[in-house]
Amino acid sequence: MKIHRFEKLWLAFSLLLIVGFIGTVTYGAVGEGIQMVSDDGDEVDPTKLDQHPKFGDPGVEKTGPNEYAVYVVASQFQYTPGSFGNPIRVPTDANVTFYVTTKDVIHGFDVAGTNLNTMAIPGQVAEVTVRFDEPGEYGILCNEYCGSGHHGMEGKLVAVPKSQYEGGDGE
Ligand SMILES: [Cu+2]
Repeated sequence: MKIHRFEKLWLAFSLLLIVGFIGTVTYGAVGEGIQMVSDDGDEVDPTKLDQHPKFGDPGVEKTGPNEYAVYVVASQFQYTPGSFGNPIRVPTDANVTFYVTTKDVIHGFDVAGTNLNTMAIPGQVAEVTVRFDEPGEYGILCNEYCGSGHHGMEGKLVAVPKSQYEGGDGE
């Protein structure tokens, strides 16, 4: 059977495209800095979060010279801290590790305009480390349908210039 030269060319090109697509999907799934919330992280009892040493009184704490930890509890339909005029305040140009969990159902923790986006799963602690290069206010929103108030579940994160943070009222 004779296959026309152009037919062969297009066949080769289509195969290359398919390999390329598989490549980009694979990179998007397991590439640099992209992780699933896994069960090898910390586990907590979602019904006893208020007795947990960190999640009992969640918030920002300094853990090193330029390192901060932020504990966040999501629940129907708020972030603590984050919602209701209680924004999460973090400094710019520091390593900020978020530990996010939930006391009821699955929620999302998506900081709009950044690549900070994780699921909050009951019983598990999602851990994400980020740096904020730009000071500013960022909205936090829930991107997992979590019940009747899901559409109103939001919060705020404020990245404060590093120089103002240390001397300011940052915790
Ligand atoms: Cu939600």
